[in-house]
Amino acid sequence: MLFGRKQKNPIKIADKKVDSWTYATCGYCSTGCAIEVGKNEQGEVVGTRGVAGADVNRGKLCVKGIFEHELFKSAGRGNTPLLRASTTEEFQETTWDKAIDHTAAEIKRIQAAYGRDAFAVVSTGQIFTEEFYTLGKVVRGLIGTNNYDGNTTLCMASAVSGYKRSFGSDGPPGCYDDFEHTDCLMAWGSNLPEQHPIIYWRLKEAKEKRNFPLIVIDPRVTMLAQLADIHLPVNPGTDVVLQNALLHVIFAEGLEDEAFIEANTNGIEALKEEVAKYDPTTAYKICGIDEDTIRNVARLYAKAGAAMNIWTMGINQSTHGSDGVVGLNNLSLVTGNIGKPGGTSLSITGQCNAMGTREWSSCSGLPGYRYLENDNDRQEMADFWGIEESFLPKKRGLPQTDIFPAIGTGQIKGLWLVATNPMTSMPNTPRIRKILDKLEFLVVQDAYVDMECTEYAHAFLPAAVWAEKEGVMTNTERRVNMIRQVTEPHGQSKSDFDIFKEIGKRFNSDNKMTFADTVSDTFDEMRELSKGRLVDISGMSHELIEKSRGIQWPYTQDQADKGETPPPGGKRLYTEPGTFSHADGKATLIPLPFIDNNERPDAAFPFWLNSGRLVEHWHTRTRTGKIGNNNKYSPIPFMEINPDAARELGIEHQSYVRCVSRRGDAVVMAMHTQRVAKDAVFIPFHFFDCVNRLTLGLLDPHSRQPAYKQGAIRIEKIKDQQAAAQMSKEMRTY
Ligand SMILES: Nc1nc2c(c(=O)[nH]1)N[C@H]1C(S)=C(S)[C@@H](COP(=O)(O)OP(=O)(O)OC[C@H]3O[C@@H](n4cnc5c(=O)[nH]c(N)nc54)[C@H](O)[C@@H]3O)O[C@H]1N2
Ligand SMILES: Nc1nc2c(c(=O)[nH]1)N[C@H]1C(S)=C(S)[C@@H](COP(=O)(O)OP(=O)(O)OC[C@H]3O[C@@H](n4cnc5c(=O)[nH]c(N)nc54)[C@H](O)[C@@H]3O)O[C@H]1N2
Ligand code: SF4
Ligand SMILES: [Mo]
Repeated sequence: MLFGRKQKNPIKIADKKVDSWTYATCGYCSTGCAIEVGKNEQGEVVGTRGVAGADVNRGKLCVKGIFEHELFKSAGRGNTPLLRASTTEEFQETTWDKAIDHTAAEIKRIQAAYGRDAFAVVSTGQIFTEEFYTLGKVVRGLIGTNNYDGNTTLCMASAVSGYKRSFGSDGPPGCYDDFEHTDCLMAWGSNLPEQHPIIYWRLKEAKEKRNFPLIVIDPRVTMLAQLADIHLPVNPGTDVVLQNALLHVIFAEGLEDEAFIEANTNGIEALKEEVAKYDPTTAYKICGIDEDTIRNVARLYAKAGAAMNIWTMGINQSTHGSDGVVGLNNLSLVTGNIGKPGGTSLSITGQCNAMGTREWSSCSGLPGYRYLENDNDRQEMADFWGIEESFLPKKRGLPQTDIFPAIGTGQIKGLWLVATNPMTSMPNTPRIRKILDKLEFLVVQDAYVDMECTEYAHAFLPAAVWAEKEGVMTNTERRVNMIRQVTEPHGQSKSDFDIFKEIGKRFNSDNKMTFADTVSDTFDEMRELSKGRLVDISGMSHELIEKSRGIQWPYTQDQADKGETPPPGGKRLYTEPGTFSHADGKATLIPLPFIDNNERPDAAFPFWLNSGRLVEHWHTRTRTGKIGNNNKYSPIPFMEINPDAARELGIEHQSYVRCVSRRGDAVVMAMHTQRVAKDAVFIPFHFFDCVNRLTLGLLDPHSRQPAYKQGAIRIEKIKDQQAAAQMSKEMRTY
């Protein structure tokens, strides 16, 4: 095939000679693109393509999905299980049996010496749903520790908490199809073109057809902000004030939907009383958005036929994360925008299976959105699993962000990390380093042996990655989609499903619990458990999911019996009045007083520190750092700084600087850009020993999610640029 300058230096795309395609779903972000992986006649994996008939992506993929097949052969994969007695010794290769026996023995030793909860488990949003469910069975039903959580506390906890407070249950009520119906869209702290490129493409297509106003709320001029009709550069951490001010105008001008409020909500009077204090003039002084703009946006939003709010980490990762979510739910409820096409409050989730862990992992509760705190739920699960009800705790244990401090204080002595890399992703990593060092036993179960936590581990269990195994995942719009196995696990690595079951066996001596042999049979067990729940998947099967290119829950057995194609999965939740998950079927309007509790810039640390992501990289780069076409766009740590601020400090474009916070320091390359305000910088969090050496990560009181995006730093020039460049190079562990 010839492209571009046909006569001169034509670019040739080699025919990859694909012989067969296998169906999968992208394993990076929560958009949930359907992918096919191609193999040649020799059975070698040679390419990836988007699936044209899949509703989510309609043939498209972003720069991560396109090169995803290169993962299987990427550098740094774990080959064999490893063990060592202490972290001062070298790892020794060992057999699976020995590694699992030793891991189980250490868990038992720690539990016997210090109590059941002295061993903690921290998992992820990036393994398959059947794997989550199996891990939950092992941890809740057999090992029996209550200090079990996932990295979703760094990510989605505020959304979960906000949904529960407002609607009585977790579960995003909207879908991508809402873009086709909305008359006004507000996007809060969400940079779709980089973080969810294909959701963005769906939004852009819809906007081009019907040109509804797009309002972006973000302190940074993100790519999405550049494409917005109105950009509100809110002061960091003050979204709740802006939300209250919008509600103030809506009530003052009688723009609320009285009939909807009456039929569907409790708490209107208390909400009105609180937002009365947030007139736009007062609010402006806190949130930085001028009063006329507040009024105009409130009118635009409330007068639209259907209006929607979407948000991501700019809201969740804040000391007001849960309140920020409730604030968006308040806005949606007061204007009658829940459960109707184009009218919704949609959390854009993050990891490929952030939803699967919420639904099925038993991290913060029990499977199928059941609660540890609910006697019936505990009894039902104990009976189903064949264990004593009294073995289950009556309330949730520590979330991830409290598990680490509890290791620091000596309350927790052992830790099992599954597919998460806190040495790079947790706030204040100098503290995490000391904490990991204190563990009597750390087992790391990861696809990559070179991830940073391995340095502190006593055991390493190599896991198969993505389509080296099979299972389902749930995306942002509650769509369950299938990953078929494309190739054998790398080296001796095993699927997380198999590893969990092996560990389970060591705790299941009297065979009180049974585990299905296959992933597909495990899915059937979950279907059974989902019957009659909000998250009903009883009508689904692996085959039907693959055939339909994903099905949105709820999808019941009754619906399946009718045999409609494509299966009419649950597009939206709460479409009927009075069907919210609180006992009386109503949603709760909750007043949100604003307490200013962030670390703020001052004379010693004059810049706001903001952090987030880049389109080409995935989190801590264990994957994208090794894929040339992803890594070469952003190979080194850098910082966005406003040119005026840089000039005042005498910092040249592309020179190295030292950033210092009250926690630690980091060396980055300074990039001049108007994308950030004069008193703020932005540093991507993908690099080891970089921005999270600086972050404070104050916790939200409801969700315990860290405020990664608000903190204070100062910037120092570096005299010896060559030494800094060398240091920066060395920091590229991959
Ligand atoms: N390429 C790529 N895509 C990804 C990921 C990845 O690592 N790489 N990770 C996935 C995951 S797990 C997640 S959670 C999502 C995250 O997706 P996003 O949340 O869209 O990404 P971030 O860059 O973390 O943050 C979004 C924006 O929040 C803004 N922000 C900071 N402070 C505030 C504030 O006080 N108020 C408001 N309104 N906004 C603020 C930042 O300026 C930033 O532009 O991305 C997913 N997609
Ligand atoms: N400063 C700052 N910090 C942040 C954020 C921010 O915006 N700013 N965002 C936070 C958010 S939203 C998130 S979600 C977290 C993410 O933080 P982490 O979860 O710590 O980051 P990942 O790099 O995704 O780690 C996933 C690990 O799983 C491994 N892995 C991949 N696939 C598999 C598999 O199939 N099985 C097993 N066993 N292992 C596998 C990878 O090699 C990798 O080591 O970071 C948080 N940290
Ligand atoms: S948008 Fe997300 S799901 Fe789709 S290809 Fe890119 S990373 Fe994968
Ligand atoms: Mo996330």
